[in-house]
Formats: sequence, C-alpha cells, structure tokens
Amino acid sequence: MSTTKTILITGATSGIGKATAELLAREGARLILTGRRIERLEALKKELPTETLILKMDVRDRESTLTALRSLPEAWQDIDVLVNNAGGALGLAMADTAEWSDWQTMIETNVLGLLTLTREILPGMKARGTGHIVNISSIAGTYHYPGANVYGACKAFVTYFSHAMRADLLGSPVRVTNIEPGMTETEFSEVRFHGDQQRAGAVYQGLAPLTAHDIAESIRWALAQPPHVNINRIEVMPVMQAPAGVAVHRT
Ligand code: NDP
Ligand code: 8X3
Repeated sequence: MSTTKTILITGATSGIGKATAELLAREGARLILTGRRIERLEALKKELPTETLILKMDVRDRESTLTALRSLPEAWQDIDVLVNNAGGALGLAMADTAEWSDWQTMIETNVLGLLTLTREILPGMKARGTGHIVNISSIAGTYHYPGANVYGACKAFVTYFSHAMRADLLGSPVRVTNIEPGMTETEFSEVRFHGDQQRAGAVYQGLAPLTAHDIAESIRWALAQPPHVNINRIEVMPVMQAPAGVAVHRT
C-alpha cells in the first residue's frame, strides 16, 4: 500500500476499527480516526507510528459529522480510503418485543451514519479519480437468526448498497468492498446486551471466535490489490460457526 494514502476509519475506539487502525498504521498510511470516545482516540494516537488525526464523531448526528468532515485541515481533505466501520447491534429480542429505541439507534448508526460519510466523501474520490470505500457489513445481512431482525436488515442494506455503488461507479476507478464478518470477539456483544458482561462473555464461550485483527487483515488485503482489481465482498466466519439451514417447529 502506498505510504501516502489518507484513510478515514469510523468507530476506531475499539474492536475492528481499532485493529484496522493499528494494522494500517504499520503499513504507513496517514489515519483519520473517529468515534465518540475521544479519550480512547487520544490514547490510540499516542501508540501509532504514523501521522494520525482524531475526530470526535457521533455518526448519528449528521450535522456535526458533516461539520467535522468539512473542518478537516486542507492537507487532510483528500481521503483515499473510507472504512465505514462504526456500528453494531442493540438487543436480541424478537420483533414483537424489541425496543423501539434499539431499532432506531441501529438504523441511525449502521445505515444513516454510513450514508452520511459516504455521500460526503465519495464525490471527492470520484472527482480525483481515486478512492476505495470499505463497508463493514455482517454475515447477519445474509443469514437470518432469531433476534437479529433489524440488525440483520441494516447489514443487508449495507451489503446491497455496497454492490449498488459498484454499479453506480462503473467507469470510475473508485473501488468498493463489502466485508461480512461472522462472530468476532470485540465489544460488540457487550454493546448488544447493554453492558451485561456476563451475557456478552457467554457468546464466545466454547468456541474460537474471529479476532478484530482477522478482519483488519481482510481489509488490508482488499486495499492492497492492484488498482484494476475490486474485491466486491469478503465473507469470513470462525471455523466453529456455519450457516445451519432452515428451522422447523414441530408440535
Ligand atoms: P465494537 O463495539 O468493539 O466497536 C464499535 C465501534 O463503533 C466503536 O469504535 C464505537 O465507537 C463505534 N460506534 C458505535 N456507535 C457509534 C456512533 N453513533 N458514532 C460513532 N461511532 C460509533 O464492535 P466491532 O468492532 O465488532 O464492530 C465494528 C463493526 O463491525 C460494526 O459495524 C459491527 O456491526 C460490525 N460487525 C461486528 C461483528 C462482530 O461479531 N463483532 C461481526 C460482523 C460485523 P464509540 O462507542 O467510541 O463511538
Ligand atoms: C455480527 C455477527 O453472527 O453475531 O454482525 O450476527 S453475528
């Protein structure tokens, strides 16, 4: 990867976003790291061996997100790579009992937040004739499981939108990659279960889940391809997880 690439990663305060920042920093990229927990970004910036700019950003807040992006110093405005990673699940309740606020937050973060960043940054990439957008979707966007209703639908949106952008961008050198991880041990489950660490820990017991670094490595590989190659999608699961068919209820 060229050492001159400027890469913006949303949700770099933990998990996949943080691991991606750490990996790409070692490759020499200049990083713009965003998230709500600015103190974590400040600590991460100190550890990274590369030029790094941090931005406090809540992707649900479109106005302040746009203001932050438009206030970037001139030398940081030409973003070569956007990693739309900020997101997550809230709750695992069935559709008849799920919390409305959880649904709303998931849509605002995983769908609208990703659209805000993309719509703002993509025109510059297209005008400059260079760029790569990496969207972090999920296997939940392809394979249903009970309680993933709106989370899975958000990720199905991300997967569809990634492929639709490829169609829109045909004829432009701008690339789009959709990453679809399975179970990855991060703060994901702690967030999903509203801070219940015991319930979150149980998700990863008795199996070897993916690590955030595993997914960062997929992102790094997709970015490292020569300019004529577009990796459309990467679906990754732990060996100990598999799509296991259609369920039947018997009386
Ligand atoms: P983490 O909870 O560890 O990280 C989530 C990141 O998203 C944090 O940096 C968080 O930052 C950021 N974020 C959440 N909400 C907002 C917001 N409103 N504004 C800005 N940033 C936000 O989970 P993961 O690393 O696992 O999740 C990263 C992505 O990977 C998500 O899109 C998730 O859906 C996806 N994914 C995860 C899988 C897994 O099993 N872990 C599998 C498949 C996909 P902060 O709270 O500081 O704002
Ligand atoms: C997270 C992956 O399998 O927990 O998107 O839904 S899974």
